[in-house]
Amino acid sequence: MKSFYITTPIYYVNDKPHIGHAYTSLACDMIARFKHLDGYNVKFLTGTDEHGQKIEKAAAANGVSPQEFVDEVSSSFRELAKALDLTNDDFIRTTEPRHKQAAQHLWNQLVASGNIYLGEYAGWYAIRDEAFYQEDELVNGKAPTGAEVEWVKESSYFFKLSAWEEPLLEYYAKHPEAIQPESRRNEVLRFIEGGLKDLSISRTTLKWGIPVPGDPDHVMYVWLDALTNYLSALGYPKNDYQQYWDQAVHVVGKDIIRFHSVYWPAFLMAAGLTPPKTVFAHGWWTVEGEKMSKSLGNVIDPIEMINTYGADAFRYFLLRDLSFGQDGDFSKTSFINLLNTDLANAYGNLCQRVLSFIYKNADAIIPTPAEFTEEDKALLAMPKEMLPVLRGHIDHFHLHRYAESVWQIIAEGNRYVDAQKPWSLKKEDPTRMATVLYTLADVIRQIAMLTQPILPVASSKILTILSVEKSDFTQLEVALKPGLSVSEPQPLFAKYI
Ligand code: ME8
Repeated sequence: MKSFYITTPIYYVNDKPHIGHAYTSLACDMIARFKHLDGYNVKFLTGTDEHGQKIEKAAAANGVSPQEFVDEVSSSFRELAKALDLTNDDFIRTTEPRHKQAAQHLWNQLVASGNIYLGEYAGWYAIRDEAFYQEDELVNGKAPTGAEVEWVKESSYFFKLSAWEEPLLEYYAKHPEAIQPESRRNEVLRFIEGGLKDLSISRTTLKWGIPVPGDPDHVMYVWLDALTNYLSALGYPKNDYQQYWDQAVHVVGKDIIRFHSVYWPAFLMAAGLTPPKTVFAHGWWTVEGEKMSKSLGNVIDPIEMINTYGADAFRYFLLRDLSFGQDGDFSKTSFINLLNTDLANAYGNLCQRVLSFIYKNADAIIPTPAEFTEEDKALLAMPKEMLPVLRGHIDHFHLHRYAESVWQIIAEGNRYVDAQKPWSLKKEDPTRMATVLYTLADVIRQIAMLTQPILPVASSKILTILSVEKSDFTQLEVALKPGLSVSEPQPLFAKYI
């Protein structure tokens, strides 16, 4: 079985999760679910980034210890994963011993390979970004991201990032798939070509971090600590992490591409490890045309959305509306429109009209088909023929096109119902009616399998109504069994006004 490893960023626990976090996690979940459907041995990791000055500060502002604070906020990210119906098989926290061990081991490898030296850092630091900035990078006295900066002067260990400029460029020349999409790749290449300076990788002015091995006055720079999570969850350095590591895909927002495509691969190469296979950076959500912010009070709470509309509807909108990789806007009107047209009208309608017809007019049993006509065969073949197209969408990170393609089958199914008119066949030709209903039920079964990566709840309901065994939920080839019962269908998707 082929292995596949996909990761979300580990989220900062300075505040509760919002739609942006939900988005990255959902994109990863969609890919993980499809890969599982497609026969891969999948590992899907998410988790929380719990050290650093930002968290230490947030804990102090809340009047609790950092540990109490991170325990509390981390659990809200775990709850979000559940509410979103994520299939992550691990949830890593950087405060766990398994992670500390891995991060310290990586540090030791960097020391052993001569990539770390002790020096003094004097420069700007932005707590919000947990990032160092050069004087010439500042814009009107702030970080280029708009974050406030403070002057830092302290003893610090440095990583010889400058030595990895050429190896990184060589690596990226040989592995064009390593940074996607193309625009991000160009951005990273320009940054590396502009020259890399050695990176400060330890702090002495805060305590909330992983101690530097052999020098407890220092804690590791939070990004070196955080990035290692992708290896610690695989059991690095002990377990057989290589099988997954070779297939690693990191999905991140465009805000953190530099950490993932410059620092992380340099740390890895310096420690004798291979860079991740692919880092994909997606775009940014705004809300009703505005940047999301607490002060504007327009932050979308994913839990509230799920409680109101259900996980499927929320998943569908995020994964279908926005071209994956581009920036997008969350607007209530387009959200509702999409739910009505694609879910209630197209998909819901196809299932409802066919399944209730079988339930009411065919003794609630999957009919036994007679001979299939060319039209029947064409419709039945559509999902299988679509599979390579869907695989291509996933492998190229065209996640938004996935639903577009599956909905072509749904549209064809609805056209077929209109053309075949099973309601007229009931009296005129019951044998033909049985074949038409079987064809429809089997195509709905296949569609439901293909919609699992986006709409896990509804897909599972449909498959259960059709008496498909759970173990066959991934088996496109295992045709529907005539004679099994069809349970009473309930409307799958609400319609909103
Ligand atoms: O950066 N639109 O954590 P973080 C789309 N701990 N995606 C968004 C978004 C928006 N408006 N807002 C946030 C960190 N995101 C580090 C990561 S990884 C080793 C360490 C998503 O809590 C997007 O994926 O600030 C972005 O990269 C991530 O949340 C930042 O999460």
